[in-house]
Amino acid sequence: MSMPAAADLPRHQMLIEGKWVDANGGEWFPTDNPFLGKPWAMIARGDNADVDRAIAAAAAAFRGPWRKMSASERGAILRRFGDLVAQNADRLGEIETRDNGKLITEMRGQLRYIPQWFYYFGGLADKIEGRVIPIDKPGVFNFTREEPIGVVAAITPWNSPLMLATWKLAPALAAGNTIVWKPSEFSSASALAFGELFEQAGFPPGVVNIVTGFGSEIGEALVTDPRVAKVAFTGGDATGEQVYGLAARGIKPVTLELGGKSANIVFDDADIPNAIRGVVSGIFAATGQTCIAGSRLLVQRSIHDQVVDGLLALARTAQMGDPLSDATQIGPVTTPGQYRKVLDYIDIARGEGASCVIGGAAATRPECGSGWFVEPTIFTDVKQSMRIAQEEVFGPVLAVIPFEDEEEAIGIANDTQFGLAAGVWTQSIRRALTASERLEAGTVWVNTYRAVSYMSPFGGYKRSGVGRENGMSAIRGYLQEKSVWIDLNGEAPNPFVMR
Ligand code: TXE
Repeated sequence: MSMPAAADLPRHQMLIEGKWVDANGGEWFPTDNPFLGKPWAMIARGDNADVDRAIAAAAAAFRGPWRKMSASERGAILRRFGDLVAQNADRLGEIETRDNGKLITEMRGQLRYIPQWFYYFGGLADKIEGRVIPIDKPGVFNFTREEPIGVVAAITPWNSPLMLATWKLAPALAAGNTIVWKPSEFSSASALAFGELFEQAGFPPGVVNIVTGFGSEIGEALVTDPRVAKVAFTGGDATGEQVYGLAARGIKPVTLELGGKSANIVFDDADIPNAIRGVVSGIFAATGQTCIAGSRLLVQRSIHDQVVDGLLALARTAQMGDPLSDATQIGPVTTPGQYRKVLDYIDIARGEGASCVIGGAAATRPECGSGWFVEPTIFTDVKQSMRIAQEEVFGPVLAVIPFEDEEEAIGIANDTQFGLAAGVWTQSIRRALTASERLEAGTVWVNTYRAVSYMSPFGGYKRSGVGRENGMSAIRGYLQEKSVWIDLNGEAPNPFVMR
């Protein structure tokens, strides 16, 4: 297959101050179609000068038109944006599939759901209220104001590009902040297509700016610029740690969502066919490339073989192939680097003594074409000490660990540095409630897995992150509270003593 010349590929510019612009240095980089294993578009390669321009535009918009608008007007623009996303959902979903190789059924579904975030947070924009505090000092009136923070840097990954950006943009904009958004270098095309809708919705220029390029080249300039007041990041924990450190230099608040090693726990009283479907949805859906992947199956020893056999049967029938086909169930891995990482972890697990009962290699079936496919893989005989039980693989690789009783299950589930999510499969209400209390995870699903909503908080315990996205409280992450004191006494007390 001949490679298209870079010059023939469509080119996508950046969005700064409402204008579509080339990168300052005039450079471009290719973005790949993971199913075809070759570039399909060129993206502007931003440098620090582009970051500077975008921050300047966001800072001016924050002081200017956006700040001056009423909260109701801001909310109306967000809701209009939601309508535009709904009208363009299928087109945007297709761009995502072409760019990151995830199933069209999944990306289209996400895009059709995304408008709800803009409706919900658009509705919340004019319901942000301060408080009057019955202060303990006579003749003094004290109240609070909830104010936006300023310019928010949103740094997003490639696995659910627009969904994870929306989780930041919708509350941040509703709260009255402005944005510089750096999408992943592996999935910028859909961000730029989203960008076209901002102007149509009526956002003033500069309220949302999109700078494309490599995190390693422009990330530091973006996070450390003193005009950026808050950083919202989703990505790997190593990069998250780096971003947290950079933000700390400027004492900036952060929201970090950093992946996990989530446990799906199947007790012997579970509805086993349902549990098996839930475990498969946790690890093979989205090719395991999701922060909430249920990458550890903890299964009660008495039903271990029954559950593993059921998983094998389902994994064997999973249809791999073109992610643009509605019939495909497992698509490619998104990047060559991720593909190598997944295959490396398979080698590591074998080297540590885990037993591979299915998969365990690159997929070379004809329907996989020249894409970066990995066979759905299951390891049994996994020990807690193994890297496959502790580290995030971010691929279709399941580690199965048996347990004897509830106590041991909770102990194993909590014995990782992460704490993003957990699944519990049981018919016992007592078990459901005690497990959901004792599991150290930001989300616990009982008899379901991989459910999210704009209404319910999402985020990590431990190394899985800082702060919460979604739900009403998410907007607090983009506000700061001010206390205002008004003296009504009319006489100045002793200036040398605290009032
Ligand atoms: O993510 P990165 P990568 C995990 C998953 C995966 C691993 C690496 O385990 O294998 O992370 O993936 C930007 N300053 N997750 O390398 O590096 C980068 O450009 C500022 C979990 O793709 O975390 C991109 O926009 N920004 C996850 C964003 O950070 C920087 C989703 C995320 O990229 C930067 C994806 C820097 N120094 C991967 N370096 C999840 N939580 O869902 C990079 N970036």
